[in-house]
Amino acid sequence: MPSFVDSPNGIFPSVCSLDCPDQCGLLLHKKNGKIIKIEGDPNHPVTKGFICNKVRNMTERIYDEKRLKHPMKRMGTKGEGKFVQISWEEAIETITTRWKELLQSEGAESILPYSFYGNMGLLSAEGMDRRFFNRLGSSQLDRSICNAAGAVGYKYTMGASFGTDPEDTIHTKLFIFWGINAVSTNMHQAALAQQARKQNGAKIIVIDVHKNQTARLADWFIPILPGTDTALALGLMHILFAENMADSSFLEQYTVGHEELREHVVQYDPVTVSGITGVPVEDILQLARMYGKTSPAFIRIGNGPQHHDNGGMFVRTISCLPALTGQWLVKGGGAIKGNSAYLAHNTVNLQRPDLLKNKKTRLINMNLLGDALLTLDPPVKSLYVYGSNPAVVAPAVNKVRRGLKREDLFTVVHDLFLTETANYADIVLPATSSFENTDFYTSYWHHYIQLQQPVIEPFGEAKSNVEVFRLLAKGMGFTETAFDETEAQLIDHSLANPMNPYMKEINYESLTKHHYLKANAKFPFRLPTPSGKIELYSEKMNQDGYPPLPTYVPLINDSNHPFQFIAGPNHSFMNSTFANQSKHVEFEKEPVVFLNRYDAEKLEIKNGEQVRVWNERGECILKASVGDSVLPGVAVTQGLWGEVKGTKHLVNSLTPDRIADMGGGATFFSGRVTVEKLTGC
Ligand SMILES: Nc1nc2c(c(=O)[nH]1)N[C@H]1C(S)=C(S)[C@@H](COP(=O)(O)OP(=O)(O)OC[C@H]3O[C@@H](n4cnc5c(=O)[nH]c(N)nc54)[C@H](O)[C@@H]3O)O[C@H]1N2
Ligand SMILES: Nc1nc2c(c(=O)[nH]1)N[C@H]1C(S)=C(S)[C@@H](COP(=O)(O)OP(=O)(O)OC[C@H]3O[C@@H](n4cnc5c(=O)[nH]c(N)nc54)[C@H](O)[C@@H]3O)O[C@H]1N2
Ligand code: SF4
Ligand SMILES: [Mo]
Repeated sequence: MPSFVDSPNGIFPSVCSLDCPDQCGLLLHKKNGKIIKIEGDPNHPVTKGFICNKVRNMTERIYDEKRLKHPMKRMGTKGEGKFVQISWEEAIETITTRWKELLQSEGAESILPYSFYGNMGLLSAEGMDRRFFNRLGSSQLDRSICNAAGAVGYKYTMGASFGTDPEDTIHTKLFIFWGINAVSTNMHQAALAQQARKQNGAKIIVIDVHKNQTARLADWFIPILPGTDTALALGLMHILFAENMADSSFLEQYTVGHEELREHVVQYDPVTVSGITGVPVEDILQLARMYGKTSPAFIRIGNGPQHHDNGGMFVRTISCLPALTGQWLVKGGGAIKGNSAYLAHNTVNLQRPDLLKNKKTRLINMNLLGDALLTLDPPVKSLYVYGSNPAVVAPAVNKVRRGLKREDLFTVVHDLFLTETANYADIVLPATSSFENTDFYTSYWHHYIQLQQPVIEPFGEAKSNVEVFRLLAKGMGFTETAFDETEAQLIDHSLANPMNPYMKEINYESLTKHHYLKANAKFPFRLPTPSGKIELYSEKMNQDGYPPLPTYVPLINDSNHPFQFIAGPNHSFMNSTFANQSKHVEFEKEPVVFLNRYDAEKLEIKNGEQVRVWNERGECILKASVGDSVLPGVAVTQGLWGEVKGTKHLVNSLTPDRIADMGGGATFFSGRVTVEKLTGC
C-alpha cells in the first residue's frame, strides 16, 4: 500500500497529538507535498469535524522557520541559546560516549529522563524511550505533573479510570463542570452540554474560582474559594442524606460504607460549609436539591482543583457523589474524571520492564526537578528531556533553571523547537511532528483509539522519539531485539492486552482500515477496588494513612502573602506549546492577572495597569484585569507564556513545588503571592 507521504496532493486522515482530552479526528489537506490546511474529520463520532483554533492554525507551527532542522551542540553558556550545527552521528556519539563514561564513574542512576505528553502518541511518549531507559537502568521519572493526585483519589473510590461515555451525555439534564474550563480545555464536552441544553433543556452549572470562558456560558456560575471544594461536596452529601434524596437501593447494592458516610457528613451542615467555601447557604441548598432531583445528572471533574495540596482528596470526594444518587445506572448520568481504563493497552509489552532485569532504580518525582538537580545525592549528572519543556512548565521553575545551569550537568533536549529548556542543553536534537510519524493514540476522555500514519516527510533532519531511542540503543551497544521492532509491531504488541476485554478486535491492521475504532466499553459494575464496589469508606485509604471517609483538609498556608495565586492554562496555547507562535500569541495578546475590584481599589490598581506579582520564589509583571471574575483574595492568570527578552511572564517562577496529598501530584494553584502597583511605570 503506498504511503500517504508518497502522494503530494490529497486529504489524509490524522489525529490531534496534543495533550487534550478531546483527541480530535483530523483531516490534513496536502498540496505539492505540504500540509496547507488542517480541519476536523466530520465522520469522527465524537469530535464531528470541529476543532479548536489552536490546531486550525497548526500549519504555522509545522512549517515555522524556527523549527529545528538538525542536531546542534552548545557554544555559549548554559541558557544563552548559542549553538552550532553537528551531524546525527556526532550527536549520538557524543551522548553515548558521555553516558558510557557515567555508567563507569557514577552508575546508571546518575542519568535522568524527563518527559511528558507533548505528543500523546503512545510510541512517542511511553514506548521505545521506556525500553531504552529500562535497559540503561537509569533513574526513573515519576510523571506526576498533571493529574497524579486526582488519579489516585479517583482510584480509591472507583478502582480505576472508568467514567461515563461522553457520547451518552447528550441525554444529560444537569451538567456540573467542576473546576474545568471546558470551553478551552475539553471543547467537545462543552459542545455536548450546549446541545443537551438545546435538545432537553439541560442546565449547565460551573463551579470555579474564576468566571472563566466556561462559566460565561453556564446557566449558573458558583464562585468558590480555592481548595475548598471538598467541603462543598460534603455539604451536598449532608443535604442529600438529610432530605432523603440518596438512592438507598443503589447504595446498598453497589457501594461500601454508606452508613458511615451518612453519619460522617452530619458535621458538614450548610452553615459550616458556607463559612469554608464562600458559597452562600441558600446556593448550597439549591445546588444539592438540583443535583438530588435531576436525572441524568453528570459531573465533569476538572484538573484545576486537584492541583492543590488537597487535590487527591478533592477528586476522591467528588467521585462519591454520583453513587449517592445512583447516577451510574442512568444513561448520561455519572461523572468523568478520565476514561483511560477503557482503552488500557499492554504497557508491559510496550515498555518492557523486563529489560530492567529486576534492578531497583530510584524514582524521581518530576515536580521536584529543581531539588533533584540541585540537592539530590548521589547527584543527577545527565538529563535527557523530550516531549516537555520543564524550564517553563515545572513548578518553582527558578529552582529548575538554577539546576539546569549546572556546568557539570550534561543535558540533552529533543524537541521541535529551541525551547527555553533547550537553551540550557549541551546537545539539541530535532524532533519530527506527529504528522511525520506512525503512532497510536488513546483518548483519556472518549472511547476511541486512533492511528497516525506519516503524511509528510520529516522536517529537515528531524527524527521521531522512537527513531532516536533506536539510535541511542545502537550507540550504547544494546543488542536486544526490543530495539529493532517496527512501529507496526510495537502497536500490535501494545494492543494485545488480554486484561482489557473492550479492545479485542483492535489491531494495527484494523486501524489502518478505519483510522479510529471504539473500545466496546460498558461501565463495569464490578470495579477494580478491593471490594469490587464503589468505596465511600475505603479501608485501603485507612491503611495508607488517609482518613477512610471523604474529609475536608484545608490548604497549607505557605506564607502571609494576601492572594491565592491560580496560574492555569489559556485558550490559545497548549501548556507552553504555541507560546512561541506569533499567531497564537496574537490571539491571547498578553498575560493578564484577574483581580477582584474590591482588592484592586484597596491597592489603587486600575484596570489595564501592569502590576507586580511576587513571592519568595520569584516575580512576574502582568496586566491587571479588574472586575468580578474572581473573589477577593484570589488572583488568577492564564497561560504558560514563554520567555521573550525583557518580559517577566514566567508564572511558574511563583508556584510552589510542594507535593499534593496523593500520587506525588503538583500543587501549582496552592501558592500565595503579593500583588502590587508597579511604581515608576
Ligand atoms: N486550550 C488549552 N487546552 C488544554 C490545555 C491548555 O494548556 N490549553 N492543557 C491540557 C492539559 S495538559 C490539561 S491537564 C487540561 C487541564 O484543563 P482543566 O481540567 O480545565 O484544568 P485547569 O485549566 O488547570 O483548571 C480548570 C479550572 O479550575 C479552576 N480552579 C483552580 N483551583 C480551583 C479550586 O480550588 N476549585 C475550583 N472549583 N476550581 C479551581 C481554574 O480557575 C480553572 O478555570 O487541559 C488540556 N487542554
Ligand atoms: N503554572 C502552571 N504550570 C503548569 C500547569 C498549569 O496549569 N499551571 N499545567 C501542568 C500540566 S497539567 C501539564 S500536563 C504540564 C505540561 O507541560 P509539558 O508536557 O512540558 O507541555 P508543553 O509545554 O506543551 O511542552 C511539550 C513539548 O514537547 C515538544 N514535543 C511535541 N511533540 C514532540 C515529539 O514527538 N517529540 C519530542 N521530543 N518533543 C515533542 C513540544 O514542542 C513542546 O516543547 O504543564 C504543567 N505546568
Ligand atoms: S487541541 Fe484538543 S480540541 Fe484542539 S484539535 Fe487537538 S484534541 Fe481537538
Ligand atoms: Mo496536564
